[in-house]
Amino acid sequence: MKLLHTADWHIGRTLNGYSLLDEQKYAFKQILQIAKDEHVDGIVVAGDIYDRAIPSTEAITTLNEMFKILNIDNHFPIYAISGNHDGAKRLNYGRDWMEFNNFYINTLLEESFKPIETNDTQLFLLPFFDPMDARVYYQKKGLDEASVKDIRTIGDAMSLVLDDMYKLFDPAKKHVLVTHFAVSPSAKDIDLTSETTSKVGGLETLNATQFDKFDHVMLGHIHTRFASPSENIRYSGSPIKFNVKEAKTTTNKGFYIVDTTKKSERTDLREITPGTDLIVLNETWETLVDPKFYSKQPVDQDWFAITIKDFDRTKHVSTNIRAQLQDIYGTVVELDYKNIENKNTEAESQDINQLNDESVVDQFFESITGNELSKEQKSIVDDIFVELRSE
Ligand SMILES: [Mn+2]
Repeated sequence: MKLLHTADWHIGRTLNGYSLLDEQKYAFKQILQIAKDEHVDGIVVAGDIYDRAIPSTEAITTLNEMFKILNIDNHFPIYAISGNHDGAKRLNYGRDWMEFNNFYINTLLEESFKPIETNDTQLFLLPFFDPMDARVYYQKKGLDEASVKDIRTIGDAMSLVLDDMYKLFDPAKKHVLVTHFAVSPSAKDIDLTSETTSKVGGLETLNATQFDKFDHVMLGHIHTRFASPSENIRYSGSPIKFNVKEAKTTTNKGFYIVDTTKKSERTDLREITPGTDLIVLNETWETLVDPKFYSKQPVDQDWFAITIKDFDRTKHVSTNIRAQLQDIYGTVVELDYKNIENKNTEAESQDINQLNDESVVDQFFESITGNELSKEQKSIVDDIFVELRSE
């Protein structure tokens, strides 16, 4: 079967208070179009469908419309799971009757041991869960107490879960797992030259070797496809850029079109073009306000994250920096300064542990609003910390 693999929609997410809904809708239109063009047999959404456990009504309306267009208007089956951002018990509302329209959504571990059977493929939908969920599940199932206590890490839990899944395998079919975890590459696949893989690790991380028996593992959780542990165990990444760090890379976001009867390939990727892009500028004040410079920028069209480099604040005490930049560029979602006196220091940012609590709030406020806290605001912050410390 041919599946469209996407994940981490995070519907309702904001960027420094700016709603990303329009951008999410724009990406959705491209997902829909390609699903139609490619005549896929289903849409996989591998968790973090919403951005939060209790989404806004706007987010709910938007997602409802998207799923309606896919599943009712265009008859695409949907195969979805909850991620760590979703409220598992809320998201599974309507699950039992949605299934009648080929809309499958698993949000609880106990729902994951009934694969969806198609002509050539068994699809296992395993939502995000934690070791405690696994303990509860296996205790109920009658596993002995000592073995239940042995479930300490997510790796322990996953071994049990996967063993139970492997028992359900129909050898005549391909096996696809949809899940939502941090998975690191197995030793043989580690590319020592890649920065991404070396950063993935730790207690919460699973190892790719655990999933060896699956033909394809469609992952959510990490927002970039470049963190994929191997060719057949892949993150699709999120459909849009969620923060400035991501915007610094020029590569587009995307999703995969996978024929489950074949091996995964690089050519499975379909790119998503941003509607309103996020442009990162790192320039001096003089350059930023120079018409020769900004006339070449997509002002009033895209969003901007601006760092003013070599900035001498003493020369601009009476200027409302943010207002002036917004006049020129339109939407400035993030504003930062690099002071001229720090020019030669290596560290780009200060070590937060070196700052006291008040300064952290102070600098955060400044980086977001472009203004310093007023005397009155400062005294409110001070009071709060005094109160907190006395508790
Ligand atoms: Mn996510």
